[in-house]
Amino acid sequence: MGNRTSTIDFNTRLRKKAQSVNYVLQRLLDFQQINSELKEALKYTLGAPGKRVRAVLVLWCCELVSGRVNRNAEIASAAIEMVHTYSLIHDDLPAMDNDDLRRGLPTCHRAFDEATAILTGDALLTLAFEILAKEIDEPTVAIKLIGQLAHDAGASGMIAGQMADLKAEESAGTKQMLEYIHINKTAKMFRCAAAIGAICGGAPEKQFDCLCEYGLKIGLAFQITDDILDVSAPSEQLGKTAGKDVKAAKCTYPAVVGLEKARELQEKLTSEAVAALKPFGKKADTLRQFAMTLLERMK
Ligand code: GRG
Repeated sequence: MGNRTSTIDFNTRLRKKAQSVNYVLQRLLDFQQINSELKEALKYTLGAPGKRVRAVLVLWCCELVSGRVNRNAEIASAAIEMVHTYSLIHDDLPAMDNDDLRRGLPTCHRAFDEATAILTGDALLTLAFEILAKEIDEPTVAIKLIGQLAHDAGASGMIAGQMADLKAEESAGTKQMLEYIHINKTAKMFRCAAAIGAICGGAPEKQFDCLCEYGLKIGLAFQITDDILDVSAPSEQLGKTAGKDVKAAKCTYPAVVGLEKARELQEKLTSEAVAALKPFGKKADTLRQFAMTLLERMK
């Protein structure tokens, strides 16, 4: 009972934090002078009920190292959510995963059209860097944040993972290939969230490294959970089309190592992530609970 109560309490905290990200996103968007059709598509995709887990991770990492969430962290959390949302819009396009459902709503190219979806993704990606350049109060911090986000979302991170993922559909997957895809496609964006939160909080190098390790491990576990949910949960629960990985012969953990091993690995990575927080002591309990909550997520 105690555990269940604390899980419910933690989910409420998580939702509140996600809500604070929504306010920042909305405010930033309201201030932009944008062509009305594009703005409609931006509001539609950013306003859809995403979990905001990367953005919340930014805020909690900043809070852990500095004792509070500052304005730089709020801006950086909005920036990573914009980049993440762009990646989902483009991932759903017919040339990629060709999906109709995202965050419980028709995908951007279904609600609008393909060209609008491409441009909305492009606009989110560029807006993320624009707000970092303009809104962060200290140029050296802005440069670090821009560099980190560009690296982890770019050709040495998420894009590389997506490219390998698409290519892997043509061949039998290996464990090595799988790890490469998942680390790059998904885990680096979680590492990035932890890293930029740490940068905003002014973390010393050792704390920065611990948080990066934590972020990478929960990110990898997150993608394994995603793979497992794809074969075990219905579309209505996920808010996106279930069972797509098998259909597209995707390189996933359940497909390559089996469901049981995938579950073991998911738990092992979460324990390792929690262990990486040891130097912070009890102060890192929020991040410990966050890792456990992601492990148990149902969507
Ligand atoms: C540049 C044309 C072009 C395409 C880029 C990089 C890319 C396409 C796609 C990224 C790959 C991708 C979508 C990885 C999946 C990561 C993942 C598990 C997404 C789901 O994240 P959640 O569950 O989603 O946090 P919500 O909706 O809650 O935000």
